[in-house]
Amino acid sequence: MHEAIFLKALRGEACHPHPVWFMRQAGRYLPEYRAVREKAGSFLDLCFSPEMAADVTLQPIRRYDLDAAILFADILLMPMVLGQDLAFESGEGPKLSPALGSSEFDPSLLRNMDIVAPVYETVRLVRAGLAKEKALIGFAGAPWTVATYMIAGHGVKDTAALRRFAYDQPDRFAALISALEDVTIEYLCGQVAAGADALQLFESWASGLPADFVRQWCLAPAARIAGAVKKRHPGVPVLAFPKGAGSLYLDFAAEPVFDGLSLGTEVDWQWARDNLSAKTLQGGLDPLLVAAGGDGMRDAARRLRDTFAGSPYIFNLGHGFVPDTPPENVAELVSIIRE
Ligand code: 1CP
Repeated sequence: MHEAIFLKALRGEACHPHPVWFMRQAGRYLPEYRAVREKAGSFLDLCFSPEMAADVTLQPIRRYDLDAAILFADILLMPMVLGQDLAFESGEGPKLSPALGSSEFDPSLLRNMDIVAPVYETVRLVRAGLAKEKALIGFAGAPWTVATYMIAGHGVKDTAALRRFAYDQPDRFAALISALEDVTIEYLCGQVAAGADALQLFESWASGLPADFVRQWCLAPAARIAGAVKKRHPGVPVLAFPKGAGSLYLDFAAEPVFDGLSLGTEVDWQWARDNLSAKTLQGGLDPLLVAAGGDGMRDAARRLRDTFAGSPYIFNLGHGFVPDTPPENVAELVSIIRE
């Protein structure tokens, strides 16, 4: 049997060339994505239409022959399971209501997992349409990052008001994180049961927080989720992405339940190789270099590739592609990784 090189790398094998996939590899920079998105209606309609969602999941694999597909869905589906309304207004980002910070809304009362049933169907369709040597990555947001949207009711530029909520209303905050843990475990187990080969937990808001806050509200919940999923699905690899965690990446590297760590744009690659080698590492390239292209992108891509030569590493970005990324730059980047 031909095991996907993405999964080999996650098991700790150094691969040559490195396996490669990209955060936001399916999205607005691709004309074929924009065409399906237009047909679907809203972004959420697309997330809940298994055939179209499976199609856009596979688009970047067809175009670039990447080593892994990532399920097309969003981290903000969990707030819907907990009873919040979600809408994406064009150009304005997500709106969630009622916002927890300005209402008495209790998110621990409702657990409507039926909402995400279409996502499991997407996973089945993608796995059926994907070659054996390609992996399918399922994902969810880590509780703190999802909570930031639930408390504010929208995306934020910093977390000051959200930490204040956590300090002012500790019981309500703890109940929220705990409810998110429960539904996220269910959701990820559902993805694995439907055919996901590996999982990634996105903690996009690990930056700018007190160290103890990161340990208590980012690392511990993510580790409990990964542990609970592995108890039901032994052997499923889990990647954590504590974006902006700085030196606290060391704490994530010391947590046995994670198989891999994804590096944000700001992490020093050589430092990561020297200090985080307990894990398979992934990512690190500034997505804006790919939008800009040219020698800047080529030089950085070669340096990143070579920094991790001979170690278990998965080539990726330090955050998602931006919408004005020229698709031909992505093609050139993939050829550099494989040269
Ligand atoms: O069609 C469109 O214009 C919608 C844009 C879009 C897309 C393509 C959104 C809205 N979400 C997604 C898909 C998505 N989101 C994926 C799957 C596909 C892939 O990666 O190719 C994944 C893994 C996510 C994860 C996600 N959603 C994160 C974590 C990663 C990160 O970017 O930090 C976050 C924070 C979100 C929230 C979100 N989804 C979409 C928006 C506009 C936002 C808000 C971002 C913000 O606060 O600025």
